[in-house]
Order: sequence, then C-alpha cells, then structure tokens
Amino acid sequence: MTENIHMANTLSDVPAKPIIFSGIQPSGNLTIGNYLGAIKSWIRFLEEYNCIYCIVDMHAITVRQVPADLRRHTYELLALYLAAGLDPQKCTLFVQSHVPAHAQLAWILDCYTMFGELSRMTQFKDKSAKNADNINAGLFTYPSLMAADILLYQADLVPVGEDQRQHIELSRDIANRFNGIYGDVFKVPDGFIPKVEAGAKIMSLSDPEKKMSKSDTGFGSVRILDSRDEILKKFKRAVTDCDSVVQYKEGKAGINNLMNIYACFTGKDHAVIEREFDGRGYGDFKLAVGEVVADALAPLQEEFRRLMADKGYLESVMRQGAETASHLAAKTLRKVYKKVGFAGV
Ligand code: ATP
Ligand code: LTN
Repeated sequence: MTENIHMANTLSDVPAKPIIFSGIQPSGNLTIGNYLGAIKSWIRFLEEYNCIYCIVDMHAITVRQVPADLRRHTYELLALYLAAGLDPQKCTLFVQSHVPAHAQLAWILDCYTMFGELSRMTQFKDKSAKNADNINAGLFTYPSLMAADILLYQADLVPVGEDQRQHIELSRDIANRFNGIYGDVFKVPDGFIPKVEAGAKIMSLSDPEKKMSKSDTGFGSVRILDSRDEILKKFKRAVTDCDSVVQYKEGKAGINNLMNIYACFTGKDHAVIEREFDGRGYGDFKLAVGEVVADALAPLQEEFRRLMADKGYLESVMRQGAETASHLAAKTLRKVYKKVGFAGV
C-alpha cells in the first residue's frame, strides 16, 4: 500500500463528501436571476458534494400568499429543480414544511439572535417597505429560520446570489455564538456567491439599478417559463442608456446587465461580446440576448411541462427527500436539545 494514499477499509473510512445546502422560496414564477444566481451553480456541485436543495415554503409565508398559489408554486418549483438537472438520485430535494426540525431549531436560534442584528438586515428593510401593511414578526426573524435550515445539515457551503450575503454572514455569527457557549455543535458554513458576470446579481430590465425579483410584476423580470415571444419582447424593451456602443463600462447599468446575461448563457466573456457587437446598435444586441435566453430555456420548459403532468412522481420525490432530510436534521436537533438543557432527550 502506498503511504500517501488513503485506503478505506470500511465504509465509514471513506471521507464524507462536504455538504451543500440551499433553498428558494415558492413565492412566484422563477426569474432568470434565480436560475443564474442559484440553480445553475447548484448543478455544478452534484458530483463532488452531498447536496441538499430545499423549497422554503415557510419563508414564503413571511409575505402574504394565496394558499392555492403557494401550493402550485411548490410543485412548480420542484418540477423546475428537476427540469434544470437536479437529479434526485444525486441530491436531496425536499419541502421545508415537511421537516418540522426547521421550525424547532429556528425557535431555539431566535433565542441566540439579537434584535439589533435582525434590525440591520437589508432584506427586512426592503420587504417591510414593500409590504408596509404586513410587517410581521416572521419577516423580522426570517434570518434565524434560514440559519436553522443551513445549520441543521451541518452544511459546509451555501450557494446563493449576492443578495443573500448578509444572511449567510448572520448564520455564521449565530453558529459561532452557539458554538462559543456549548462547544462545537454546528459547522460554520461558507457562502458560495458567483461573480457578478457569472450571474450573482441579475438586474431588472425595467430598472437596472434594482435586482430582478420574482415577486415583481412587469417586464423587468424575465421568467424561466415565459414564452419565446414574451422573452423577446421583454429584452426589446430593456432600459439602456442614450449611448449606442455595446461596451461594459461604469454608468451603463442596463447594458452591463444585458452583457452579463448574454455571457452567462453563451459562456462568452465581455471582450468577446464587445467585439461581436462592434458597430452594431443596441437593437441588434437586445434581440441576440433575447434569442440566446429563449433558446437555452426551451428544453427546460419542455421538461417542466412533462414533469408537471406527473404529480404522483413529484410527490414521491418530495416524500423521499423529506425522509432523508428528516433523518439528517434529527441528529443535529437532538444534539442541540441536549446542549441547551432540554430534559429527557
Ligand atoms: P422574492 O422576490 O420572492 O423575494 P427572489 O426572486 O428574490 O424572491 P429568492 O427566493 O429570495 O428569490 O431567492 C432564491 C435564490 O435566487 C437566492 O439564492 C437568491 O440569492 C437568488 N437570486 C434572487 N434574485 C436574484 C438575482 N436577481 N440575481 C441573482 N441571483 C438571484
Ligand atoms: N433567504 C433565501 C432563501 C433561503 C435560503 C435558505 C437560501 C431560505 N433558507 C438556506 C440558502 C440557504 C432567499 O430569500 N433567497
């Protein structure tokens, strides 16, 4: 046996794969921002990590949802995960409310999260402004539920878009605080945020200073399930500037955003794109971006429709995922119950 090669004698000797956890709220039709910032990077991890991807329906109700829509969006999100290439044989896919340990750990972590910390969260401030008539306690404590999601699975890495950076940092602070009191209970997770040109922050087509968001209506958000026609129309209307040169430059937020989208879907870098559209106007460029997006999404949409016609299959994936997730989550929750002093554990 060569000395520097680790030989596994039993299964427990095989080094465990690092763990990935991430989630998306079933709060509307997914945008290409969700796809590029989150799902696309999740797929890359399937082989080398133990991946757990969740549909965070409990997070979604921090904003008022129509029950029938929430239910439909949950099935749709699972079908999109699958259609995008998240193979349930290679990762765990489940719905947050199917695993009660998330709510149970969230309550405990609430007691280790400071009012001041939660008050500084920009997502809370943004969503309070957007939902001024419903600034509920769940919207405020949302980050400790997110910390519970991640810490329950002892996740090493959490792939998210740029807007979630602050929540990941708070999850790390909560984990460190808890570990500081009780010893090493939680793995302190790292965030994985793609570069901006790789899709970490796709901006709205109607207001390129604002993040593209699935809960926004209007032409600013391009949906994964939009028809080819809708996609082309939205890109045609995209807000740009009064210049006419396709160039990645400060002050050209609209064009920069379109270049990032084009780069993500074609794999071309900014310099190549600038050369490709040298001497051509914005009109040509917008049409080309719309076309690559529509072409890339077409097979995914077809697979989505096929999966949505088979509810039984979607439910079996959810059920299996919840079983695996519950088993993993129970281990951490039990440890936490013991540490904080709950009797009879
Ligand atoms: P909502 O409008 O309901 O708040 P959202 O579109 O912001 O929804 P989330 O469910 O909060 O989407 O986010 C799911 C994932 O998609 C997260 O990892 C988030 O960082 C990422 N994401 C959301 N919007 C964008 C965007 N515009 N660009 C890149 N990534 C994004
Ligand atoms: N807060 C995230 C969604 C989310 C999440 C998570 C992401 C909830 N729990 C755990 C990563 C890991 C959002 O609004 N995008």
